[in-house]
Amino acid sequence: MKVTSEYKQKFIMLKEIQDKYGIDSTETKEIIDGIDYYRVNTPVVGNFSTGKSSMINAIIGEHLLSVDITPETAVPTEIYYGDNKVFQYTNEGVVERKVEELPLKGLTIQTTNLVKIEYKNDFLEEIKSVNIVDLPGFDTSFELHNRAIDQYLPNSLAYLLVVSSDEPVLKESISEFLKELKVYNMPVYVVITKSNRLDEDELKECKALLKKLVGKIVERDDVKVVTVDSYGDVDVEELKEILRDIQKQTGRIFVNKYSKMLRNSTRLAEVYLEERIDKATLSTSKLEQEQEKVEKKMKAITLEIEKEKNNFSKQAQICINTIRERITGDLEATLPTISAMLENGSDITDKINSVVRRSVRIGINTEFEPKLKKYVEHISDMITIELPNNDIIINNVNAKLTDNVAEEITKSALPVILAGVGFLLTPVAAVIGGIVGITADVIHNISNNKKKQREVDKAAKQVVEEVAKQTSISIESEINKYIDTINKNIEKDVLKQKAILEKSLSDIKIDISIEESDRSKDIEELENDLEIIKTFKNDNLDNNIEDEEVSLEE
Ligand SMILES: Nc1nc2c(ncn2[C@@H]2O[C@H](COP(=O)(O)OP(=O)(O)OP(=O)(O)O)[C@@H](O)[C@H]2O)c(=O)[nH]1
Ligand SMILES: [Mg+2]
Repeated sequence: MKVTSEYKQKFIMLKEIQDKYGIDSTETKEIIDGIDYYRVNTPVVGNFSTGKSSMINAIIGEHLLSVDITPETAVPTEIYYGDNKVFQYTNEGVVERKVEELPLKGLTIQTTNLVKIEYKNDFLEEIKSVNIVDLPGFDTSFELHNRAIDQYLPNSLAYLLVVSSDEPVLKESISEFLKELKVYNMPVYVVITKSNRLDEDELKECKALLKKLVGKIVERDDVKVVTVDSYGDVDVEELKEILRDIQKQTGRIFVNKYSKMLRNSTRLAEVYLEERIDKATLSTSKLEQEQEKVEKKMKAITLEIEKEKNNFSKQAQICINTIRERITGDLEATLPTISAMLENGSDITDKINSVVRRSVRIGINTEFEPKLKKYVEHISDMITIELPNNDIIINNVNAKLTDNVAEEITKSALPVILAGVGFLLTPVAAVIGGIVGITADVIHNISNNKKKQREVDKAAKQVVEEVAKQTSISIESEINKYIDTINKNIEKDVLKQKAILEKSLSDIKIDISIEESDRSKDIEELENDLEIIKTFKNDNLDNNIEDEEVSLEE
């Protein structure tokens, strides 16, 4: 079964029905236009120089990505099957580059945000629904750790964690990262590079060790670990198998996403048709009464929603305060570690980033999400709410298909808020850097140990206070921003539903002014169309499809 064409067809049918009755079909058209470009991400993460770019070059069989022993990949680079085009997303806009210019050298994240490479290649064609994302090494900047999750997780199917056989360890930034993936149940494959540097037994040992280390963090004993050699006797077969396996699952993720979108898109047309069929035989005066009823009902709903909204807003403020206290407490608890790290000159930004993210994550999970869920549930008892934005909904591979909008909205809160907090924390890194630099100078010039210790403790305290302050501000603004988006969506939905009810009644009024003989045919048509819409609505609700049963377009 080719799901892309199947779904495209369904959306086209829906658009025809919407157009026939004058229901807005702009969004449906956008979905139809985008369907052929659907891809799932496979982000490649790991510390710098572990061989991420080399292994991607090796599977393609060409030197497309820049490789070096020093930190080399500076900008996230997406690679997928296509028509030999390269796009460089700079601060000034998109610049098209030529494939002949690859590998691009000397890019910096300050001026280029992203590079996309569409490349014609047999293997990429085999995995054509997969978007491989080559990321800079994690240890080069903590923002990348955040971006790898915030930006790519929502549409990813699995992550590839790359570890070099020279150094089969998981640094704190990586283990924190894995813990976050675990929260979303996101699968991770481990790839050990530079396999030629170990003999067979050592390699076996290395594989077992990483399986154990990663398995412990993600709480699974079936973590898949493969080895690659990107140079010399190039051997990337096992990695290719993983990617083929991911390709097989893209159909399932596609269905998960598009069946939800289809249900979402059919809502208004369904309300419209049901209303028209239901009220078709009413007289003009009865219809006018119905119109008044709609007016009244929607007013009452608006009032009720306003009440819920105010109530929730108060609760959210309490949540924000609790989360702030949690962050401050967690940061203060790491003071001794920060002091120790400052004293021996290690980089503390990663540590601080991990603490803040973990704290925010747990805070949102335990404080904010339950309240948000209740709020949305109350509202959806009154009106049907549309999902805020299809892109931010987690395509969780292991999650069951759910038709519960409240749950979907709740699930999307964490990544959206975390992404915002992470973004706003970027300037804090500079502040930390400043304090650390000054401290290093100061302690360098002090010989008295006690005095040195005092200086270090003072700096640690300063860092923690500054981060706590900034995080407090950003968490409040991000949560409020999220609530604002949800509320705007709710308002929009109330208006949309009011408009569609009004439209159906006024359309009936127009209809009954037409000759009866023309009308009866219309009812049948309405019923037929409703029937079609209903099959879309129930589309795949209880789906349990196997990988083999769905594939994207050949
Ligand atoms: N022997 C051997 N060397 C490798 C292999 N893969 C990578 N290297 C070497 O390791 C160094 C780093 O490789 P890259 O591919 O740039 O590593 P990366 O993970 O993309 O690094 P960043 O982009 O800096 O994060 C280079 O000098 C490569 O030549 C491998 O399979 N075998
Ligand atoms: Mg690289």
